[in-house]
Amino acid sequence: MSFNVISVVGLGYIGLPTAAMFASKKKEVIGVDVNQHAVDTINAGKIHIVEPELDVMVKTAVDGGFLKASTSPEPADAFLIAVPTPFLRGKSDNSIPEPDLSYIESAAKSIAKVLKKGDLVILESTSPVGTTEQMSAWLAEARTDLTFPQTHGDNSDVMIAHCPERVLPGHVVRELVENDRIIGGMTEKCSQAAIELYRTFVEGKCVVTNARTAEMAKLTENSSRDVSIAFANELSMICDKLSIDVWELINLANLHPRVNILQPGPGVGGHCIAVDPWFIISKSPSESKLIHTARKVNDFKPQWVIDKIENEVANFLSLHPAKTITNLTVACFGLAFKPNIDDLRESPALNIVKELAELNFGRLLAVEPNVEELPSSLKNCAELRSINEALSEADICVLLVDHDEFKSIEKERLENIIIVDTKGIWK
Ligand code: SAJ
Repeated sequence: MSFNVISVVGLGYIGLPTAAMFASKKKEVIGVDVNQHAVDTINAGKIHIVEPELDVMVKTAVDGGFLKASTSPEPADAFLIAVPTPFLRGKSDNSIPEPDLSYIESAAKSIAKVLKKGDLVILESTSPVGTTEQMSAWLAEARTDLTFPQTHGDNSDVMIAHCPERVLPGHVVRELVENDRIIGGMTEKCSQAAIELYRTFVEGKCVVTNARTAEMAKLTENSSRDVSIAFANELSMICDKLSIDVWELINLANLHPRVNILQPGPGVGGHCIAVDPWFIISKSPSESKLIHTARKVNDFKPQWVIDKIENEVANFLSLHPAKTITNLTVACFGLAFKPNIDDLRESPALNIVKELAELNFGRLLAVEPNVEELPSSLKNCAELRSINEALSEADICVLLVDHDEFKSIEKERLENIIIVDTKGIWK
């Protein structure tokens, strides 16, 4: 097998670095995305997302003629699908969100037109168990002239595998090369073809399993982290009630050689850990009690933080009779979903600030060193401030993200300000 032309469908946080990685190994890469702006930006040698080192890689790949982007698929030897798999929220607060496979379906249907005998199709998007088989069924429906693994096993014309991405935003370029890769072929031949393709740049192990186990492995990794963070978040609420410093407590417990508790925070955000456990829960609701409870604990944490801020506000006003809610200034430090990035997607910090805006404080300040302007949802209700401005103007400071810039604020600057610290860095 030789894969000379590789097509990556979906040029986002995973697809674009993957495409650039193949191109850096002098493969001919065709990137496909429905977003015309993304396609034009990439073809101009630039990037539309923030990820360290990616800008140089893409520029080199495009300038060297190894990477081009397009809005419609072209023939290739291997196709990698890296499109979003969001969830659809239910009608009531208690209903379980359902996975939305529509992006995978339309990606599959669009590449079906250009598929040929001998091609390999890899689903990289994080997916509920059974999605790879479903994708193969969509392809078979569209191309009755070709055979697929579900009916022809190792003799099929087209090979299909699920190889989930597992890279950490902010470290994608290094982790794409170094991380071990799960290879879930629909047959053994499919797995071997996928290994050959990834060996182009992967230096980690390529570990073979079947497609369903590969799907579940990815969901398990993120659910495991979600459950661990929920334990830390639950401890933080218990400790608050018992007047115990949760960060000191966790440091002490982690001295035990077989205990490793994660860190509490304002909630769990991003487009992976807060989403993927639902793909397990929606398939097996009766069996996923622990995973479901963890999701609820983490989803509840932002509301707990808001209640805590409201209590601090009430205390502050009772001690300062000259102050009223309408001349109070509250500053929130951090909007991103985790430290040292600019990504605001599914961010608990952002959602907390939006909720605080409803409380009609005199002024609501937001400090976010990683953005140049506030997102549109905050533009009319909050003011973007520097660290120094916020510290000198605010009556109450709320720490929501442990960005490095906030960790280096001198302790004296925080004296005489009421503080709600959700990350334990201003103790
Ligand atoms: N968080 C805590 N406490 C902690 C660790 C994290 O509250 O101790 C919060 C973060 O602040 C953030 C959320 O959890 O809001 C998720 O952050 P993260 O750094 O744990 O993970 P992601 O979403 O950036 O990336 C995860 C990674 N998965 C695992 O570590 C198991 C990454 O390897 C995956 O590739 C990625 O999901 C994905 O794409 O699925």
